[in-house]
Amino acid sequence: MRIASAYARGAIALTLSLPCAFAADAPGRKDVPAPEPRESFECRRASGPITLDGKADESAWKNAEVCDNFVPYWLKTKNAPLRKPYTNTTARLLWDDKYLYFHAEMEDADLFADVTEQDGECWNNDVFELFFKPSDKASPYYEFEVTPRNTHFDMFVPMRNYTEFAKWFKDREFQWETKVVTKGTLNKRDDRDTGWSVEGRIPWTDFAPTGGAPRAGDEWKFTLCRYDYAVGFKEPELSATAPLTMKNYHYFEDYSPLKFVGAR
Ligand SMILES: [Ca+2]
Ligand SMILES: [Ca+2]
Ligand SMILES: [Ca+2]
Repeated sequence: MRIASAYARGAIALTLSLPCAFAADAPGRKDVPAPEPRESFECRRASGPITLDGKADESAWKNAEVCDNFVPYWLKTKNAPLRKPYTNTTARLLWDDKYLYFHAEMEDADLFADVTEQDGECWNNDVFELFFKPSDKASPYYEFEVTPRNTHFDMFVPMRNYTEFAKWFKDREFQWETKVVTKGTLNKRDDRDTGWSVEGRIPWTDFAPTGGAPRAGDEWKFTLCRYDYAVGFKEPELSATAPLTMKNYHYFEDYSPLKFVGAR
């Protein structure tokens, strides 16, 4: 979301000129080639109850498709093959009649989150972000962010307009819930952490402006994204599941299809 806020402040040139996160920020780490973008993902039905405890150990999660291609695809050029981010991410989605569920497991050597205000600038912290665009034919889309401190940012965007974003930051009350588990010491920057995970559920009522729940067989567009800040990084590492051609998580033209699969 940082890009959006920069746009909102009219700082387009500044944002677009940010150095890429591929500098030699993590000496000693081996570069691993990035996977190719996936054509689509399935959001499958939850086969049983999900307890929000940050852990995906319910049997329902075993049936979820694994999204593990978090990659800064916008950096791809003919001469510069992509590497995976230094910290891996694995995410899953499920759905039932009431909720869209998500779980993300994130490696992170330096857990950082100092924003405590609801709808504050969570993108300046370690953050997991979800973007959903229910229809290709209509403008609206949604953004959800959660930090290792379990601070939320959520936004309904009726029509993408970078100069208007700020007015939508606090515009709507969302009822989504999350539970975070941290593995390490949050905001203690001089030690080495392992990572964090988040398990959440978004009620379909949060999507009321665009008609609420999907039906089995419906297809939305989406991307899951991260900012990973670390003392040793010159810039936060950004990564997304959609093959974004711009360093902009709001570039929904490149979002991936998300197919809502019915009970099997
Ligand atoms: Ca759980
Ligand atoms: Ca720490
Ligand atoms: Ca971090």
